[in-house]
Order: sequence, then structure tokens, then C-alpha cells
Amino acid sequence: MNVRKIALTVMASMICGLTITAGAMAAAWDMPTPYPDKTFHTQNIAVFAEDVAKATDGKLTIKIHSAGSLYKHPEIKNAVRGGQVPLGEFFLSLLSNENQVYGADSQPFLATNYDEAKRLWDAQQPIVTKLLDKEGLMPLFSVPWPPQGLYTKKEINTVDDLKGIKFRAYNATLELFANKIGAAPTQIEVPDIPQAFATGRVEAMITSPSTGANSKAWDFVTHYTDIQAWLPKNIVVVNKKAFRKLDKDTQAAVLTAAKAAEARGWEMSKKETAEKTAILKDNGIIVVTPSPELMAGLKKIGASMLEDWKKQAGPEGAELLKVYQAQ
Ligand code: PCA
Repeated sequence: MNVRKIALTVMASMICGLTITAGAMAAAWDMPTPYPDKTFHTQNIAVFAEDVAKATDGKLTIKIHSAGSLYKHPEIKNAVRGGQVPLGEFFLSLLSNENQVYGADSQPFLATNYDEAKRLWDAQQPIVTKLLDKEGLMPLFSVPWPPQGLYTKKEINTVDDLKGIKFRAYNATLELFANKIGAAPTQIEVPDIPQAFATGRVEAMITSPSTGANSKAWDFVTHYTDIQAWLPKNIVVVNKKAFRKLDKDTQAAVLTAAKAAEARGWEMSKKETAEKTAILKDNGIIVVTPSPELMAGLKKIGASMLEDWKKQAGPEGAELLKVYQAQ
């Protein structure tokens, strides 16, 4: 090989190398979520994915796998942690078995409207960020569900009316609440709600007007009692190693889109509350303002649960409540 040929070969392999590097920098991310496509959270993350693709000229694309189709809900956080997927969405308070701070937004009657939910998130966010950081995770955004109400097959006027009812739960706190009410809880994921009612595994639930309407609750219950018990949140987290592999511009695009998704998600959630409650009504569900007796009974249980939560949540929980209550 003459010198010229060698030089050409070297140049060709360099160009080839460059192309491979540029190619490798385009990433396609899989994103699992437990919730179905028509959920407003899922619609919100679909816009987030579009925003990222647009801002990066397709250098980073995010494919959403909804309704627990890629990973089941309880596995999503660990799938992101282990790097099987770079990011994912799940119900924040599912992590309360790791640290009670994660479960603050599911404590009955601690924060019951959007202003309080926002203040609670402001107090929770720095602690949640620190805890997730230790696991190599970074929160991107968090969005609340509308206030949680009570779905039943009969009128409920007091806590006693709930005794013995088979109750659908979605986390440990709701399971505890159901037990304290005297109901019998079973954990059921959102996509399985209609089937669980149809087969008689459950006969009542506490969830948002969104999940009630999307599950066609009128097929299996008659009453919706608007107890506005808490506003639990979803969170979207990214694996920090995967995030660091992105170039700086792409990282910035993800963070900008995440910020927009959080703001948009909170607005979507607020709009959902009235819209989906109207859909429940239009489909024949009796929407009830709770009796003072029922609210007093439920709040009493909530207050005792908060006392227990404080004991388990330690100094981080105390700090959270201090910041929340000082605002
Ligand atoms: N829907 C989800 C979480 C809270 C809500 O409103 C569910 O029912 O599991």
C-alpha cells in the first residue's frame, strides 16, 4: 500500500467512525406507564414525547407503552432504576414502603384541593428528589389526579354504611384507610377495574372522576360521593445514567419539555375534575355531596392515620409537614 492509499483508508475509517458516532447519538427511548391511553396523564406524556422529538429534530424519540403493557405497575420504578428502560411513569405513593415521604399525597384529608396539593408538592419535591437521586433516578415532572371520591352501589351517609364492603385499593395507604373504615380491600390496577367489578371481586372504590368515567363506572355502581379526600400524583422519572448519555442540547430539551408537561398536566387535571364529574352524571350516576356525618367520620380516620404516618415518616416527614404547614 502506498502512502496515499494508507491516508485514504485512514480517512475513510475516520469518516465511517464519525457517522457511527452521530448515529449512536440518536436515541429511541421506551417509556412504560401503568395507565391507559385515554387517561389525561398518558395524553400529557404523549405531548411531552412530541415536544422532545420536535425540539431535538428527532434525535431523541420517546415511545410510550401504556396500560402496563411493557412493565406491570409495581415493576416500573425498578425497571428505570436498573436501566432496562431509561424513563417511566408511576404512582408516586407506591413508593411509600421505601420512605413515607413518597406517600404524603395519599394521606386522607392532608391536601384536598389544587392549591394545597401544589403546596404539598413544593414541600415534598426536594425530599423526593434527594431520595430518588440516591437510587440513580431523577424526577422529571409530577402531576396530580383530581380529588378522590367514593364510588358505591348504594347511598353512603356514614362510615358505618361502608362496613363489610369489598373495596378496590391502589396503594398501601388506601388499603389501610379501607381497613379502618371496616371495608375489605383488594389491590386492582386501573385497566382491571371493570373486570374486578363485573366478577364481584370488588363493589366500591375511591378514585378520581377521571378513572371513574374512563372505567365506565355507571356499568357497576350507582353513587359517586364527592368526598375530595386527597390528590395523589403520578411521577415521571429518568435514569440518570441514561440522561447523562444525551448531549447537552438534548438534555436541555428534555428538561424544558418536562417543565411544560408539569404545568400543562396540572391544568389538565383541574379541567378533568368538572368534565369527568359531568360525564358520570350524564351516564346516570347519582353525584352526592357528602353528609357532614360521613365527612366527620372519614376525617377522624384520616387524622389518626396522619398521626401514625408522622411516627413512621421520621425527620424527613416532620420537615415536609413543617414546610407544608408554614406556607
Ligand atoms: N386514578 C388512579 C390513581 C388515582 C386515580 O384517580 C387509580 O385509580 O388507580
